[in-house]
Amino acid sequence: MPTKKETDDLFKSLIEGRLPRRDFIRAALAFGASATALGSVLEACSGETAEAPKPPPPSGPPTAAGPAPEADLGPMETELNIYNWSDYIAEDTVANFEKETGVKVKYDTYESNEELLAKLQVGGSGYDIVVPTGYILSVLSAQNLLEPLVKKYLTNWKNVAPLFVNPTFDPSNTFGVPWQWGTTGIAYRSDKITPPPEGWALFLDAKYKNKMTMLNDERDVIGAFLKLRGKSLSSADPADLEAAKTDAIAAKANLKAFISAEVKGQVVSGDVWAAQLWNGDTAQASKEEPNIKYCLPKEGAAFWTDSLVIPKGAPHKRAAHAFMDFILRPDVATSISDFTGYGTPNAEAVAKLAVPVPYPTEEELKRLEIQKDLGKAAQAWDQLWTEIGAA
Ligand code: N2P
Repeated sequence: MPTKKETDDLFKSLIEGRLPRRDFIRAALAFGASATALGSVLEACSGETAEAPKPPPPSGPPTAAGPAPEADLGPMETELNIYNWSDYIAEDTVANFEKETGVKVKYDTYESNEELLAKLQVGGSGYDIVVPTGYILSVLSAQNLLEPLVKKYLTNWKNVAPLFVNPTFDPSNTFGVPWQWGTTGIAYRSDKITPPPEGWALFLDAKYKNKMTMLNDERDVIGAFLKLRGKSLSSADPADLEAAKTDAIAAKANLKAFISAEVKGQVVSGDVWAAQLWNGDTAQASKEEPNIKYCLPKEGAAFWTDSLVIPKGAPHKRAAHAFMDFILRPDVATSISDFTGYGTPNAEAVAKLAVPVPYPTEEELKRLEIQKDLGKAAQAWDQLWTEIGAA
């Protein structure tokens, strides 16, 4: 096994862009690093060429780079408005927080990053906490749509695993408290789909016409067909995108719908036999129907981290920090991941999970890619998604 210093040095090389990801994996495996260690390293990394982050102090939150990091947020407000993905928190988390603090929480849910982005871009959403994926956090911070965290209120920050500190999509954790990590693959009924699916070509197979769905999410759908052809999940190349569109339109003829987390009930009932879905939501469904399995496509898939952030102008910033500090507690973080089926970035919670969320195996790890902010290509992707929808 490598020493901690050797692993840390390799990790640094990766995030500083001195070592391409493929070489990093090769080197780390040659070192004898376990898949677990590698998984932890890679999930914390949202890019390959980012600037080197400053290591955090051994205890306490890292120094914020944002404006007025030690601002006083005044007394605790009596309300808190949270907007999160559906099925992405334990059933008692909010009630326990309300009981302990006396803060009344309004909790709404959404199904995609695009839905969240649209709401925040219009402004005046009234939300105090939202939960973007890494690449969307970058978009929101670039558009000045987020409030910097005031770290002095995050007394439990020390529980964040070091590998989730200073991700490239949020240097210095200026805006985000890491929430959950996971992958995007295929939930399928092992009693209906034989042989088991191996990859994204499943959705092009007319044998399962009208028994399949894909996520209602342009990054995930177009990304899947980019991977099918060996391209990056964040490609901006017009030829790559055109080919992905052709595949997506061909797949659409076999699909019952583009639908996200709500598909779980249909996979459980057997109305749907295969659904593009995230690992944790698949784990939730398989608790109800053990024939539901998860396939991490052989051509590659997305690996992501979602974070709690505070939208610009949020009315209850002090209560938002209190909630963030609450979920940073090991017991609370454990109960959240036990419910969602996703991985926890909380170092103290990992060992406490009732059903551990395994890090990807060494072989799987080579196929995972972290989605990047599309920058100027975002418009071309939006256009493509509209065309797929209209086809
Ligand atoms: C919602 C989980 C969604 C995570 N149930 C996608 N990043």
